[in-house]
Amino acid sequence: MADEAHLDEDCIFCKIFRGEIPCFKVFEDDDILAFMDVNPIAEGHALVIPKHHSKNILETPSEWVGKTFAGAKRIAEAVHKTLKPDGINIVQANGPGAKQSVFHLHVHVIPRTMDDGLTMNWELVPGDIDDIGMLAEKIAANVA
Ligand code: DGP
Repeated sequence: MADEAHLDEDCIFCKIFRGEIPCFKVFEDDDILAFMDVNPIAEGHALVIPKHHSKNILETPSEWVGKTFAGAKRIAEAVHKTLKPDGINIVQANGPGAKQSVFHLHVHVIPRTMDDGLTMNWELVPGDIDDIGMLAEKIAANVA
C-alpha cells in the first residue's frame, strides 16, 4: 500500500501518483506506478516509481526497492513484447553526480537498438506527446 507517512508534498513524482500531475500511465498497483518519461531518450522509455517517498536507493527501505525493481521487470517484459527492441537497459540514478534530476527513487526502463549511440549521461529533451501517449497505451496493454 502507498506509504502515506512517507510522501512529500513538493515532490513531482509523489504528485504524479496522487493524480495531481498528469502522466501517461502504463501500470499501477497499491505499491508502484509505471508511466512514460516525458523526456524520452528512446521510443518507449518508461519510469517505475514506488508509492513511498525517498530520495534514492540509499535512503529507501529494501522492501520498497524490491517492489520497485520487481515492477521494473514487469514493465521491461511489457516493453519487450510491445517494441521488440534489441535490448533494454534498466537505469537508476542516485545523487547529482549520477545525473539524478528527480529526487524520488525511480527506475528507467529504456529500450535499446543496436548502434543507437546512447550514452550514460543524457540531456533532458521533451518528447512528442502524441507519440508518448500512443506508446503508453500499447505498453499498458501488454502488462501481464
Ligand atoms: P533522472 O534524471 O534519472 O532523475 O530521471 C528523471 C526523469 O524524470 C527524467 O528522464 C525526466 C523525467 N521527468 C521529469 N519530470 C517529469 C514529469 O513531470 N513527468 C514525467 N512523465 N517524467 C518526468
